[in-house]
This record gives sequence, structure tokens and C-alpha cells, in this order.
Amino acid sequence: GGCGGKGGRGALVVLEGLDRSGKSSQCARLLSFLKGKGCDADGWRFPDRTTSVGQMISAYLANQSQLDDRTVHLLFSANRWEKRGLMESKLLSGTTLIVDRYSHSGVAFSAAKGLDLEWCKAPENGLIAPDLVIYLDVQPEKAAERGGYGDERYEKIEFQKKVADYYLSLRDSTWKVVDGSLPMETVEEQLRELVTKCIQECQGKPLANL
Ligand code: DGP
Ligand code: NA
Ligand code: NA
Repeated sequence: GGCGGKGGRGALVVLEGLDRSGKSSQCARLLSFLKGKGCDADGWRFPDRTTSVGQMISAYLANQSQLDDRTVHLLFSANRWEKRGLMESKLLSGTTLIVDRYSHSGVAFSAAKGLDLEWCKAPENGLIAPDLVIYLDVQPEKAAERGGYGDERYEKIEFQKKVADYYLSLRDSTWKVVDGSLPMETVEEQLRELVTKCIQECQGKPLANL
């Protein structure tokens, strides 16, 4: 508890966006803001490269292993499933989770490879549904100018453009689009407002599944 009232559940807040859209920095800033207010909050990220499934994914992303596209898709999904139990207990015990990528990454990146959209969505069914998805909107060309780009498998402009199109097609009522090309402090301020409101509003709502 702390920021949402006593006994309430935590919120599941997901940040999505292209590679180098600023998600990871904004997740860190958001987390320190929430903790500073006395909120019970944890920062998570997917893929979680610390598990054995996550290590297979990490080797694949670093081009150290070759895997069939559908196999990789199911590994990313399995990596979310292996954390579902802990996610549920954290949320029910009042911890808000700020998550760097989740199911929408799974669908957008695999569909951009040409896999069938509905097939891509299927293994995500039954995972916990986010209360809020914040999409950091940055043009692929702008993201590519940011440091460190191009080191991993998917960090190519043409591919990222396809991912962006799929992300847009996945937008639903839980999505808020934030202009990620604005100054970092402006983005940060918008995220604080969205998340503070979300934590208050989700108190009375039960957890839902995708
Ligand atoms: P990150 O650690 O956030 O930089 O993500 C690593 C890369 O993996 C990035 O290019 C996005 C991609 N990715 C993240 N989640 C998934 C997923 O579920 N499926 C696929 N195919 N790619 C993903
Ligand atoms: Na990346
Ligand atoms: Na990241």
C-alpha cells in the first residue's frame, strides 16, 4: 500500500515502445518517484534474462544462437508465464509493478516477422492484464540515433518500422500514448500523472486476465 490506500491491490503498469524509445530510463525514474512517495512498487522487465528460459532468449538476441521464429515466440511467452504466479501475489499484496515490456512486445515483434497475428496472441491468453499500458512513441529513425542501437538482433530500422505498425494496431482502452521525443523531464511528468491516477483507480477493480 502506501499510495493507493490501505489493503488495496497494486497496479500493473507496462511501458511499451520500440528499442531505444526510452522505456528503461523512464521505468527507473518512475520507480524512484513512487518509492519516494512511500508507494510499495517494484520494477520488472521482460524478457527476464535471469531465468533459464531468459538465458536462451538472451543468447538468441545476441545472435549467439539460432532458433525457429515460433520457438522463440513461445520462449518469450513462457518467460512471462514463469513469472505469472509471483506477479499475481505481488499485485494482490499491494505492490505496484512497473514493467518494461510485456505481452504487446511479444505480439508486435513476432507479428513483424510475418507470423500470424492471432497465433501470436494465443499463448498470452490467461496472463494478467495490465491496468495501464504506456506507449512511448518515438520515430524509428530517432530511436536509431540513440546510443547503443544496433547491437541486438531486432535493432534495425526497417524491422522497427513494422513493429511500430503492429503496436499501433494493438492499441486498446488501457493504452496511453506519450510522445517519447519530448524532453525526458516532460515525459517523466506525464508518466507520473498517468501512473498516480491508475494506482488510485485500480483499487476497486479485481485483477483480470488477457
Ligand atoms: P529489451 O531487453 O527490452 O531491449 O528487449 C530485447 C529485445 O527483444 C527487443 O528488441 C524487444 C524484443 N522483445 C521483447 N519481448 C519480446 C517478445 O515477447 N517477443 C519477441 N519476439 N521479441 C521481444
Ligand atoms: Na533492446
Ligand atoms: Na529497454
